[in-house]
Amino acid sequence: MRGYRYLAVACSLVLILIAPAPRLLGADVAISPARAQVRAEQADWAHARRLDIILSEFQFAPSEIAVDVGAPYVLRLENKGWFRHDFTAPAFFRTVAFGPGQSASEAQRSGGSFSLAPGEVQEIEFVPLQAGKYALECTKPLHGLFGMSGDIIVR
Ligand SMILES: [Cu+2]
Repeated sequence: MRGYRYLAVACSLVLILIAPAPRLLGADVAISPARAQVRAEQADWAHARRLDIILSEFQFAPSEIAVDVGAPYVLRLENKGWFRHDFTAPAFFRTVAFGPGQSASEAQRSGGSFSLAPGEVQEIEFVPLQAGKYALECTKPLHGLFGMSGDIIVR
């Protein structure tokens, strides 16, 4: 009898530990490539919304970026600083469908990071697929600490 009681307690503990996991991981769940591909092909890129972000020492301007699930965006990054900076948001880029450009392969190669030399401009076409709040930062040494970080909010 005692064994059953231990078993019941053990099962309860397992359920308590497992149950909240999907919700906690919600912002970081990867979208299936097939689903992302379909969303990218259906998107109306000619009417994509434009987001302009300036990178410099040591900030993103603006540092809070809000986007809507399902809408196509062109994210235009421009490095107006003296140093190389990057736009790094791996959890966010795992949940988007990329447009027809080179951004998808670049994001995959770099783990969700776009690196810009001084004066460089890059455009990234994407459709957000999953609501959540995602961290953005520049991963160059100390840049995040100096304030080069932000949030991407997907509504
Ligand atoms: Cu930087």
